[in-house]
Amino acid sequence: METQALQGSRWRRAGRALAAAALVASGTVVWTLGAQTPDVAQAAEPLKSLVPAPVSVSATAGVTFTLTSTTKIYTQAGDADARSVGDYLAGVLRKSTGFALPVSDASGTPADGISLLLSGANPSVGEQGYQLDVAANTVVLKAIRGAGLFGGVQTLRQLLPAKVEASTVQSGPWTIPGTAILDYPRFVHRGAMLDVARHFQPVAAVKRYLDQLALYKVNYFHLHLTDDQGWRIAIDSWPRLTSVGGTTQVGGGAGGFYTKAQYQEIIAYAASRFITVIPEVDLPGHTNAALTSYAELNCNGVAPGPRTDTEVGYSSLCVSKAVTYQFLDDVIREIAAITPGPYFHLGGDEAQATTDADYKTFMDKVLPIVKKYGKTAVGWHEFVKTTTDTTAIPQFWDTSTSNSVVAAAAARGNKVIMSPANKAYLDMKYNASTPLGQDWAARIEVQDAYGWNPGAYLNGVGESAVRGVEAPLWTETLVTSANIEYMAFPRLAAIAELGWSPWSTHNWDQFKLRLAAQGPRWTNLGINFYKSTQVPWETTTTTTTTTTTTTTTTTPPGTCPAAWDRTKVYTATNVVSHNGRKWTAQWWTQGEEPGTTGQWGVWRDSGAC
Ligand code: NGO
Repeated sequence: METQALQGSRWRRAGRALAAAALVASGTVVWTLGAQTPDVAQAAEPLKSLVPAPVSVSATAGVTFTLTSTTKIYTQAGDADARSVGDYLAGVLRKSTGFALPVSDASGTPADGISLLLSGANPSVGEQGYQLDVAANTVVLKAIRGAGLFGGVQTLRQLLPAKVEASTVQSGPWTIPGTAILDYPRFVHRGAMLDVARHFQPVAAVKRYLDQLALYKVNYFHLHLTDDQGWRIAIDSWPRLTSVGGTTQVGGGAGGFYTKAQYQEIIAYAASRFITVIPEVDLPGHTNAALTSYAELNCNGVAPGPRTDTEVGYSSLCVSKAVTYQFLDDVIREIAAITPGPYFHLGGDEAQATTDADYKTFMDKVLPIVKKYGKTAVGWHEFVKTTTDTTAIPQFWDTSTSNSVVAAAAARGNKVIMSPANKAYLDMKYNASTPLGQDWAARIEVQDAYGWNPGAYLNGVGESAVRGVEAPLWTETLVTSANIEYMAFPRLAAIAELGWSPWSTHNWDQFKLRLAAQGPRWTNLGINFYKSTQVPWETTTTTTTTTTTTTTTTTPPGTCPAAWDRTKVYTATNVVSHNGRKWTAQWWTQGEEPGTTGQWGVWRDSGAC
């Protein structure tokens, strides 16, 4: 079943390898998430269907707010962030309700409609939290910053019926249950990574993913911009990085890259969703695309050929050459200049082609460049062995629960981002029959992705040493948005909840019900999610149907295309013949026999020939 290339990589990596207590008091029901007996009927109640689980939720018995054609949205007068969140909310709600929902400045606390205010919030909500009070005539969302309002708006969406996410007008009623919610995150950093190097993702696909991340209060987007198979960001002073290094990808497709304007467009889109972009240039390994673009970056002065396979650990920039550091100064300077966020991710993983001494020499020269251009270094955890700078942020990605390098950094005071590959990697298969993804770290079902505690996972890295979590999505086997979504959902929601919700709410039996309630929302949003049998999915009630159009290369009926070749790489739209039938590749594949992988296989049966 598995491709030879992926088996090779795995071989090389084998060595690392709402409410129990319903307290009823004067018309208010307070749910303490955490010890509830699972019950599907209960999950349908919006207050018990929220992901991530809020810090505290109180239901106001018998009270309901109803959104109507005359509802208005008010935002904190004079505040651009509040207004932009108000416009965003109106944009979400208008599509499905068909209501006008005008947005205007609030004066004081309005007596009707939905208000987004930056005054009067409980101070405990901090920079990212919010307070949401739903009464019969008003919905009042209060926060200290725009980010808090934005998070509260995501909660508000989930309190409305799932059809609110439809892209066409639906019939109401548009009710929101009476409630008082107080909510703020457990960790400051809730990230997601997209590898646009292995398979390039156009700007529209990145924006689509950003919209999906926003639903679950993810606030950092790590863009893996460079790797052996492709360089995806324009660097003016080294143009061949994209004119040569940007033209390849895994499986031999055309690749692609972002112009600086496109990269800035992604950053602005993320910022409008209160998401900070962290660019990654993976160094000193994973650099074949750069090495193939410029011969002088190689120690022997000879450019290697491009690589479109999924091998790892063979490339390295030349540590001893001065030009390497001129190159990196230029690259980091140019990227830092168009990246408003404070972080720069310098990779550092799997530098098997660099000696330990060279790795240290390299990092000793590169870390000051990152600092010189005003950025804080983030890197895959290996890099932190080279520095005692406690502002450096290691991203733990191993499969073990002990790591002396990371524990030593935590003891010094570094904050760690947790992405254990056997829990948080969204590119891992769910089970043996998952058609996409890899399984070198683990097969990760939804319950596995949810079943770990970031603040007590890694020996010597306790809650206070954890900056947060990130769910990386590597794209060796992922080509389209549908592929990305199939691997990310539902697990992304699980990792996002681990980053946001208090550990006291952690309970799989409850979580799976809250997750189940997300299903109809994802369906309405057109998200191609994995319907894990671990989750009792609720079904959608909207009249919307989403159709996906796939363009395929066809051959006339009765004519057989070239026979399937086990050694060849096929990508989406390639058609072959095998056993008297035509087969259309659905995504990147090599070595997987047509007709052997069932309904979700990598080949679609296109009829007899
Ligand atoms: C590893 C490797 C990546 C792969 C990924 C696939 C890290 C940090 N380096 O994770 O190059 O794409 O696994 O799961």
